[in-house]
Amino acid sequence: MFDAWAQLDHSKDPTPNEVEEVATQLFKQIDSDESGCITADEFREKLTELSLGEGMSTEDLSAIIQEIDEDNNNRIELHEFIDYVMQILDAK
Ligand SMILES: [Ca+2]
Repeated sequence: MFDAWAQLDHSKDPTPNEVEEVATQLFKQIDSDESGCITADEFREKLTELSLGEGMSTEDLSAIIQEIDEDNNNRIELHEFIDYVMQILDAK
């Protein structure tokens, strides 16, 4: 995914603003119909397209989506995506 990551300066931790900007760009890439939310299908398609879904089962992908989807409406909204990206970076 994450072409946008490459644009970040990895020698220092990105600021929350930078993370939000990158996450927003990514979100727009995945949200191919510009509906403002990512469906499970869009997410799966994008991961497959980027070869990130290789070796991942449908169950694996569903688990990731459920993890991101805080309100469990089966769609990933921008704020949920940003929260998730922030969590990933904090975990490092
Ligand atoms: Ca949601």
